[in-house]
Amino acid sequence: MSVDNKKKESYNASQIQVLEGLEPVRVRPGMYIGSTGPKGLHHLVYEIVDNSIDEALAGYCNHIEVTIQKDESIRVIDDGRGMPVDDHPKLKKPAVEVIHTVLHAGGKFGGGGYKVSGGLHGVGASVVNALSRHMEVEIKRDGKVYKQVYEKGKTITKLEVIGKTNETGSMTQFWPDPEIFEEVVFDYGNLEHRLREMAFLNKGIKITLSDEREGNEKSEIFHYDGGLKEFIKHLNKNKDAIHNDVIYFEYVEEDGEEDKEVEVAIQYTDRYSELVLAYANNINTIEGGTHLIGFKSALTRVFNDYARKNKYLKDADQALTGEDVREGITAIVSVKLTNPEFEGQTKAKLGNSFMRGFVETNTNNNLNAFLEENPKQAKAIMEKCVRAARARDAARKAREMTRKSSALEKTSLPGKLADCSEKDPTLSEIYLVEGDSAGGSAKQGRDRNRQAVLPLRGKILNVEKATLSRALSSEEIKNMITAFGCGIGDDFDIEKLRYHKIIIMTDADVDGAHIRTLLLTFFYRYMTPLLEGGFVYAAQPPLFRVKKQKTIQYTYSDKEQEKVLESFASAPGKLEIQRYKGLGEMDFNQLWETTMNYETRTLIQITLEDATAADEIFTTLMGDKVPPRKKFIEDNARYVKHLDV
Ligand code: 0RA
Repeated sequence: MSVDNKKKESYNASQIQVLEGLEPVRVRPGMYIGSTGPKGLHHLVYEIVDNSIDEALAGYCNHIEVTIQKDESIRVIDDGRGMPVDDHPKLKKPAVEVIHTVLHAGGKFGGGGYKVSGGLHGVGASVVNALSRHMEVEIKRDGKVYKQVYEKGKTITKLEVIGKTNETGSMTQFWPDPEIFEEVVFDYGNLEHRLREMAFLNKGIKITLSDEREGNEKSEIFHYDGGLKEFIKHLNKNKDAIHNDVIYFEYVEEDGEEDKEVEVAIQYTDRYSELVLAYANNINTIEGGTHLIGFKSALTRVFNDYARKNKYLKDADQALTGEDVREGITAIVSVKLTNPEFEGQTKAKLGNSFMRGFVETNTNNNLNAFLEENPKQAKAIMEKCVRAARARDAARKAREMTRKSSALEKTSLPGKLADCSEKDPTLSEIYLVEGDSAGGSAKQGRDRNRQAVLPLRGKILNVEKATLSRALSSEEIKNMITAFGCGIGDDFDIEKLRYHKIIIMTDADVDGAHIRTLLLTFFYRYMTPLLEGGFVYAAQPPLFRVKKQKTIQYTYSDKEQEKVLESFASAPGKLEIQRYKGLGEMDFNQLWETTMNYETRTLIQITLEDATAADEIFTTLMGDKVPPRKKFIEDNARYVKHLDV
């Protein structure tokens, strides 16, 4: 059949399929799990674990075991009541089969449901079934062991009794379908991170994670009776706290129809940055919402009242801003509610308006009580807030200076910047280049139309250890702020960004990696939307140049180099190998050809998967505690995804 015929046929009405059952999930997996990349793959595990967490929240389950099997399947076992096996009255099929084969039947399990339920997409076990090449479920209840098998959303065996038992619980094992996923390889670190977080958020629940893959064998238990209090200690483990006790409280209001719960933990460190995490029904609400607003306004209010009453603020008109009272804070606000409303672009913003008052009142009362009962710790926090207020004043003055100069636009752009002629930010990019000599080559080699170049001299300031006003006095940082055009900190306006690709180009060595981390730390602390929006990239310069007769090839990793050498081995002629130690060793033509040419370059997009991990990484990499740094460099790789441009 010719291509043309094929095309025509697809317009024929008889070809239009009526989608049934779980077919839509297989046709558009992204709609249900976000992506078919690693994120979507791991999401399958969380859908299954969420069901067991619900059982635990309902009070029937203590232990959840998650195992990565040798064959990259996942097994989740819980000691709950066991999934229901009785026939669904309308569908005349066991409830467990309905849960696994009917879309949207998951989550609530009809009837005996729970008052509080998690799950990001709430699509549950049926979606996991649809996207698995094989799935087995075993249920222990009523003295029996039941088993059912599914594949790609379809029932394979009837629910059957395979044994006797006096235990109860559920076991789910699934093999993700390689036809759906780009790659079926589970990342232990990813599962570890989320399952630990789940254990912190649901105190008392014991979650075991085991890896049984050859060469990777390991097992960990996450079990925290202290809940968020222990979460804070974990987040602050590489920071220095300025007071001993984690401020902690929880409150549950049972109201028949609408139960609601708030749990808060706070501890201040000697840092300048803030880390406030907000969760609703175990979901990290990265876009915030009513619970976070309630928390923040209570914090500002209580601290101002206390500061005034205890003479930490002298003038009547002096006040601490929200930023002042959050400098150095690590805080977690976790709420649980019966009917959460999720809003925002990524459905990660809590909308229920009653939550604002609920969290605010509870935070007011408990925070006040803490300050009154712990005057010494209150003093340490107050002094930190007042220092922050003073620094903010100084910073505002410095900021106004940069704002004034950036308002002049073109004429005030940094002298070192070679700008591009394109004015449309979506078509423009800026290369931040390590060193003046590589900067010079980049300026010569670039596409002047769309590529701007800003050379950076040496190591830029480590903002992790500096105040905003100190950061603003750094020449390199000022240059970046004016070149990007969107201001800094609270004034940052992503709409004004002058380049939609900010490309960090450093040497492929340790110093280069350090400079890249310093830049990312600066972006993360002061220009977070740059990372959230995926505007930041790392260029990948080659490691080697291999030449044989007229053939020249550049290679970008040791592995690729090995391969190229192999392929060149049998050919006649002399082999020339050049190892690049830095960008400076390439002339402008080579730099263009290997690293800047749109057609051939590889850019690595730097993304922020989640704030906890990022905060942990930057604290460890750039803070002053040395030992944990090494371990971190491995984990860091997870927050970088490859992208061919
Ligand atoms: C609703 C009712 C019942 C059990 C469950 C849900 C349940 C579901 C899952 C999913 C994973 N593990 C689970 N454990 C329990 C049974 C209620 C009854 O015993 O009457």
